[in-house]
Amino acid sequence: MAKAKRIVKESLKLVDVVIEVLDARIPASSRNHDLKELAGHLPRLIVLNKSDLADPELTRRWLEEFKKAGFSAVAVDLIRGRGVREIPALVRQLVKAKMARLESAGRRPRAARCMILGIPNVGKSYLINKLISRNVAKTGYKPGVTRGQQWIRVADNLELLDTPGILWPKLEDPETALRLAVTGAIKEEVFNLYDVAGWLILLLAKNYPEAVIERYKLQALPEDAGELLELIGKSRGFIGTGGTVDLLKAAQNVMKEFREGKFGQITLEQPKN
Ligand SMILES: Nc1nc2c(ncn2[C@@H]2O[C@H](COP(=O)(O)OP(=O)(O)OP(=O)(O)O)[C@@H](O)[C@H]2O)c(=O)[nH]1
Ligand SMILES: [Mg+2]
Repeated sequence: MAKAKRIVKESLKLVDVVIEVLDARIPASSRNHDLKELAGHLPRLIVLNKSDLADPELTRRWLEEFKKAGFSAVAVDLIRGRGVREIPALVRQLVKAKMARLESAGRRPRAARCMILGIPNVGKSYLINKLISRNVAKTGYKPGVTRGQQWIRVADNLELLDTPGILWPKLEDPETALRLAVTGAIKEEVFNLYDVAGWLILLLAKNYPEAVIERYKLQALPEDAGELLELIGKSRGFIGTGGTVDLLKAAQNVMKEFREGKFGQITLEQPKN
């Protein structure tokens, strides 16, 4: 972990802009507050990814909140490529003053250099690929090597470090850890699937009761996670040996269907304002 942080710190010395990728379903929990210390001096573009899975109204409010805090911010859906085209222009805007300063000091104009950062599974590799493939026809895949780093020209006047930086999520409180688990940022092996799915299904039953009833064809919504998972398992026909309901299968199903957006576009945390 310390090593990853050191690599990020070294790479940041080479860039003009930080692109911080967040999960639009958990814009607060998917942040890493070390970034303030590591890159507080650099202009930052916040990319709210997986916006196809998030509540559009809450995404709009989160974007406002980030802009109020002084960041540039955009929502994207990297599967469909939505929002990606705005990124080069937003980055150029962020470096405008710096480039003008360099030029007036007699330096040659150069491309803005960016680094993509984010927690595991948030879409960093997808973003790099989308940025490259959008422009590959126009500019060609032109890797360049500068001080041991690989740069990819992704648009006119825009270069990207070819490897993104991983930031470790902060498991500050149990709720944050649960949100990171249900959205896929924490590996399955390190949490108790049954507990996490139980938390999720109760949250969904409370806030989106119709979606849960409809999805699993339920007659009732018990307030106990175990009972609810049992009804879900029964409804889906997850019956184990001896005729008992396979609760683990029910838990897996709830997690899978949430991650696929089957309960609708759901954001798990609200902005303050
Ligand atoms: N629904 C949806 N899924 C997405 C989107 N972007 C990425 N994904 C999915 O998220 C998963 C992770 O994407 P990656 O680009 O591999 O994430 P990463 O940040 O590079 O992950 P690590 O390399 O593990 O740190 C993939 O399974 C993608 O299918 C999106 O906009 N919407
Ligand atoms: Mg990756």
